[in-house]
Amino acid sequence: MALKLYGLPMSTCTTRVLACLHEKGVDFELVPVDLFSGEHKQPPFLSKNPFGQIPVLEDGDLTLFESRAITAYVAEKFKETGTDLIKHNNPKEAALVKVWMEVESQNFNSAISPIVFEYIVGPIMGKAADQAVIDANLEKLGKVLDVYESKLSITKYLAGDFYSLADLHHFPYTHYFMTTPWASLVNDRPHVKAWWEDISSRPAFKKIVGAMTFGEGK
Ligand code: GS8
Repeated sequence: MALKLYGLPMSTCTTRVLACLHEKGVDFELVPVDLFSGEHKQPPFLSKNPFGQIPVLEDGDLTLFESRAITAYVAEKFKETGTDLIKHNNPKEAALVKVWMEVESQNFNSAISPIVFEYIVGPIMGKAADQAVIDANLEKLGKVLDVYESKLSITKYLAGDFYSLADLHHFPYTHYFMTTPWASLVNDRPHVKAWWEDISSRPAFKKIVGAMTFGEGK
């Protein structure tokens, strides 16, 4: 039975999982969730994720939420198929993948997601962007990207000279961030820029990027 992914292609966290499924070449069914009508806060969806958020993955009788936990499951279950995203045969490399996955979730995501939310998502929901929040997080993001610049001048990808989940997890927010006026934070750092150009040109991303839109050019 094919995996079922509940989510939307515009959603950053859904896209993180979509990118992983495409890297692995795994069959799945994408089941749309109507966020605008509040379907995700109704009992049928809450029984899948009590926090009422997308994405959710169903694999037979297993139900998972949290996009990064889902990608880790997919990468492990299908370790012999497609790109090896977790370096399952090499404990040291596997540990480094975990380190940089944590960096993405704890340092990078916490800075970039408020910028994307304020500049792109909030205005769509009728909320004016708060420039003070954007400015504070641009400063935080710049410091994180300084660390990336230094790391990526030594290795081609974050965990080493191999592409992994640690890189993949950056895709959704960076994609939207690059449409903001502050894309220079990436473009002015040559190693970060080269890394972004490399990971964003992967076939798995090309399959989903066209559907990553909030409408009206954003
Ligand atoms: C966050 C999920 C999330 O924010 C994860 O899966 O990684 N840590 C979780 N989902 C958003 C869509 S953004 O892609 C969501 O469902 N928002 C609706 C809501 O919170 O009501």
